[in-house]
Amino acid sequence: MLRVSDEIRDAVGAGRPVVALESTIIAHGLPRPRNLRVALELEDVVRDEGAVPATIAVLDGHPHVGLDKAQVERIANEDGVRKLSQRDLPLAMATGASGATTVSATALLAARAGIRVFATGGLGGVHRGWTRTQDESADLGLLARTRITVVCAGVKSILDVPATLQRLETLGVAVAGYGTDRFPGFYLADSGEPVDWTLRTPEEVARVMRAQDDLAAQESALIVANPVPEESQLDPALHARVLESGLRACAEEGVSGQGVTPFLLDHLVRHTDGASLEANLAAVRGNVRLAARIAAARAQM
Ligand code: PSU
Ligand code: MN
Repeated sequence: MLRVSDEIRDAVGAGRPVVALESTIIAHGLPRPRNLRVALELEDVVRDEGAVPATIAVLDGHPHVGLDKAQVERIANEDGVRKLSQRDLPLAMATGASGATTVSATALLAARAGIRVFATGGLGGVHRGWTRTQDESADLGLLARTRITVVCAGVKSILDVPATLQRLETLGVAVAGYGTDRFPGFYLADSGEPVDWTLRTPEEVARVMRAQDDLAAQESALIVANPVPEESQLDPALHARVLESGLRACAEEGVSGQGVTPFLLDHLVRHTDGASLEANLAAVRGNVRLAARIAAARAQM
């Protein structure tokens, strides 16, 4: 049922490094026309590091692992591309829909295709106001059940970060800072929260992955939280101000459900003159590069 590209199938079979990339960030997380350029650039970053990129999406009801250029273009530019989390996959498949996959759907399909390393910007998590809305990203539950390593810049700063970290602990998902003892804050290098574990090299991350396999315990993920370089982060005062106005606008306009995350990301881009976009991209690029190095270190082991 999975359409895995020949290149990826061969690489997985031979134990060569492969990095999964999600497509929601392309379709719903970044503005056009930049989104297409970024999608292709991220694939190049993976290749520059000697790994194979596996961008994942659903096209006309078929889950694809590895897209060609025309398929990436469809995800970036076609109107009506849906946002698919893990629970939406069978619905999209049975109805012939096309959609971009979130972290949860991408991780599920990547794991099915035998891919162990995945890069994104920021994970979904527990939203502010959770006690009222019960809005918690499906990313967390899926990562609790899936053996995959996700390289991210923490969770999106629009979320309730301490609550998200607490949920990850409860769910049994391993979290480590990469080269830092602070949990990164997506647009910011530091969310203000600490992490219990620090990993410093791709080889060290690969050893944790091997230990997860050796233990063969719960099939849960490893989150490698890699901060955006401080010189590329969004100004923290600007971030705080614009986030507050975004959360207010979200409440005033009654945005809910799947719309919340794209709405807030777009609000931040528009009200920071694009600075949040640059910080977001710097974070994603760094994550993709690190993910490729981790995949390479694992392949060497
Ligand atoms: N990271 C980004 N931009 C994004 C997302 C993550 O830098 O657009 C997407 C991911 O696909 C993530 C989703 O899974 O946002 C979370 O959405 P929600 O909060 O609706 O679960
Ligand atoms: Mn949600």
